[in-house]
Amino acid sequence: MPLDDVVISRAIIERFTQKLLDHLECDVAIVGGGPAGLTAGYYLAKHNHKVVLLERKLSIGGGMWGGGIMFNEIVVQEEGRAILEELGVATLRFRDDYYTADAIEAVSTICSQAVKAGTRIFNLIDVEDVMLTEKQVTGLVINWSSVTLAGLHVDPVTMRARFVVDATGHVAEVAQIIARKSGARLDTSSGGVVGERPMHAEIGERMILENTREFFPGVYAAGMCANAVFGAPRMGPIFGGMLMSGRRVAELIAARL
Ligand code: 48H
Repeated sequence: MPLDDVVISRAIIERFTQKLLDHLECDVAIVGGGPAGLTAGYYLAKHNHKVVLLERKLSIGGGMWGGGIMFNEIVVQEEGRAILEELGVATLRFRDDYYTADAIEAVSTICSQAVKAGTRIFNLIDVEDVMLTEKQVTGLVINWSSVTLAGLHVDPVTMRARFVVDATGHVAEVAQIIARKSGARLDTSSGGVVGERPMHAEIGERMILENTREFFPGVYAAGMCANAVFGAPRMGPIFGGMLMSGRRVAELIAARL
């Protein structure tokens, strides 16, 4: 049968529309498709929760593709290695408790596992606001990132979620939005986003698990965002903490679902 160009278009439009409609209400909406968000998605979806992940860029993977200074190798410690192995990413012992993995294999495999477990990923979507009642965040306000980039005046749409994960990395965007727009106090020492501290891998990696928690009713911080929200050191190109934080936030939310 000859290929019909319009049938191809129809297939894409119908399927995508259905996928989006099916996910306008979900258990957990994760903002940010870096290692923390993807790992959180994997563990939540694996436990049969309805999970949506929103990423503003075309590609998924956040800051993991470039390893350190664009040398596309990542470093993990033993706990991080265990997660990579579970996901099917090969690791190589460097020395002592230091392991490496190919950054491209890590991103593509974690993404694939998250999707296969059931996380529905929408790329090119910008989370520009939250839905807020007097008690808690109840969902997200989304738009095409191309609209934001072009500075077009196009209104967004909304997505309802029982819980939101801010996995937006250094910028802690969801937390910044809540603090800026609602005037409400976050559950941090300053009541706002404290900001990340200078590099200290040992403390940064340790504190990230402590900081992976709810900072506003219905909203959890994970990954680099957790240290940015609560004011803990950055840790450079060691990624174990991102993976562990993703798993931790999944456990915390799953316990409440
Ligand atoms: C939609 C958004 C929005 C938005 C941002 O930066 P990431 O890789 O975040 P993590 O926490 O998974 O990993 C952090 C790691 O990559 C890193 O930077 C480390 C370890 N740094 C240490 C150091 O010392 O420098 O991914 C966040 C993702 C990105 O892809 C953004 O595009 C996306 O979130 N994002 N997506 N709507 N409003 N804001």
